[in-house]
Amino acid sequence: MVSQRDMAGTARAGAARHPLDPLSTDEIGRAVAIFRADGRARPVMRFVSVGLHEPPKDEAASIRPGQPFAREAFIVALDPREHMTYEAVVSVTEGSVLSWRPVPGARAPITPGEYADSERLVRADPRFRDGLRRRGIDRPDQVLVESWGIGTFGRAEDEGRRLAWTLCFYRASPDDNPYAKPIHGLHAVVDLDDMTVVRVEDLGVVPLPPGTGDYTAGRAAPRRGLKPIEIRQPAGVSFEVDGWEVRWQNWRFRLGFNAREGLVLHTIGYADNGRLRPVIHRASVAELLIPYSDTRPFQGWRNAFDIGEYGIGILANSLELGCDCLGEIRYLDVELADGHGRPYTIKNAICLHEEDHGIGWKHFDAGLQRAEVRRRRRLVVSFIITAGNYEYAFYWYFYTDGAIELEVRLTGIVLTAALAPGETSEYGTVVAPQTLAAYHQHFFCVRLDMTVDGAANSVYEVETEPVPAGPGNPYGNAFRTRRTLLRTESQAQRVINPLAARNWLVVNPNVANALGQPVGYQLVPHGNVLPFAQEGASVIQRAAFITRHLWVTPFAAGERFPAGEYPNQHPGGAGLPEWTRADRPIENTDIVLWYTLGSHHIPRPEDWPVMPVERAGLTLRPFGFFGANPALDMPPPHGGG
Ligand SMILES: [Cu+2]
Repeated sequence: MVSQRDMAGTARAGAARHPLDPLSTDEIGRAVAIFRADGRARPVMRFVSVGLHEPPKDEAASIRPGQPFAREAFIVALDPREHMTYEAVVSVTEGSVLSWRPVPGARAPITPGEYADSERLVRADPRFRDGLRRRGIDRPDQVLVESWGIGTFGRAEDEGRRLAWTLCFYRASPDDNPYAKPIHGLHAVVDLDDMTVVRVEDLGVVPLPPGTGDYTAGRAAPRRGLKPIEIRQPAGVSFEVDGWEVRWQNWRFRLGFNAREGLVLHTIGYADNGRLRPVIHRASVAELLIPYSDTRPFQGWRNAFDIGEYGIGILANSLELGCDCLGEIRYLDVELADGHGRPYTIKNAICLHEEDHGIGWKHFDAGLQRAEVRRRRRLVVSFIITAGNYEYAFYWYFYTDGAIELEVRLTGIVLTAALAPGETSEYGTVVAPQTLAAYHQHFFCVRLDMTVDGAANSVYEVETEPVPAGPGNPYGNAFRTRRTLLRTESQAQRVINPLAARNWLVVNPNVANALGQPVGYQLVPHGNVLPFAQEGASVIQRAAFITRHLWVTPFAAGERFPAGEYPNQHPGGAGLPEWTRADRPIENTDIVLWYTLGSHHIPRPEDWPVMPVERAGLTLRPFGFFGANPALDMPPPHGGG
């Protein structure tokens, strides 16, 4: 129930029109002010994130237009003097702090402010400058210092501290690509709380590679012969954006955005003959991990948890029309908070547009000499991040035939290390003289809170198997599918098997289609890999989720991130391995699918100096959700629509 106080507060809240709307600039500002006014807050505190405290599922679903609702912020802050992370829930509508919790042992993610501060600090450190001088570098201001999560490789004396370690690169002239000149063997360890350089380690000099890695315009005359392609939608776009709600064809969903996951899709549903049928309650990429293969000191530490150690929302680009997105585009700005709790805007962070996707279906009737063809179209919701050297572009596609896809495009610059002249490595590709691009992998954990025609869902593993030849299979040609119900969490820790055409079918066993079959959506893996790191390796301990492609858990509000809430410097075991130890039932209940998408990267010389886009993804498509092809009613290409 909503109290009178809430109603008054809602009037003040103004901007938010739905409980799932991200916090506005105004709401972030007020949440921080309420937090600061609390007696437990101290001026020295730094803000890690200020975002929407998402309302309980049923509340978000039951809200009616015009009805007042509460607005809450979830704040993660840290007190660097007492080395403590705090979580608070603040009611923006009531003007009060609802909960306040220290999280002992948690190491908050590295904030952008700390990232910048540690670069300044390391550049100014005399020990670091001595190291640069030993390498003939006398311009510390042209040294790029990147702070990486230190993992669990630190020394005993590092215990209890919130640390980062650094990799550094050199811009020989201010416009140069720094990744062309990795500075070998010079690493600083920074205490992020105290903002001190704990130590500088010099593991020996390797000369800077000679190349420049220039990829900018003007490097060479652009190729010729490309005539313009224009995407025109003379009658406008076919989608509507109302606040954070999107309506396109039969699809209805809401957009969200936060510092950690970036884009979030809420309440994805399909309007089917006037009935809105839910499919996914919430979808996001909940962790992104990049383990590298390099055995050398420090280089072997390179395991970036881009979501848990930094957050990909804060890394979002401001997109540009005609460059990042082509055609009739609608952009949305997003609001985040900096380390001082001050709101700021990333303009054009989310991009929406439609794309023609080739033919959707076709048949030529030879007898009638007539073809029926329909086009396929998709709505694209995307955002792009820059994480140091790399770019990740995330695309969610909604199709006219009921399918949903996630595609990640990986580009940017491969992470480099310097080699001595003539040196090679078993663990990477030489992409330029004296320049090694280490082998590595990218694992994206996609969290899908499924709600296929309602909350109660079950998951089947579906495989195809040959039938032994015999009286029942006299011609030896038979093959059949086998559906295995995954009843508990331990049964639902699975890897792909393309040779058995393995996929996973999420059904609602309580709802049947016109043919009497349970309605369902099928998760179809695309190419995928497993990690190659050893089971005892730190990265596997900390990111056990990457050892399985699929995990299924019963929904629990606090279970949001597959490597736990605070993966930074965490020794491991948190998240999926911890929760699933209870082996909870997952049949005919509210379930969450965790699908991990691996992109295996053995760099090519062609990945230098900037990498052509590589793709990874997954498909969710209706399997019995409809009684027939849902795109039958697409208008003929020449018939108007
Ligand atoms: Cu890569």
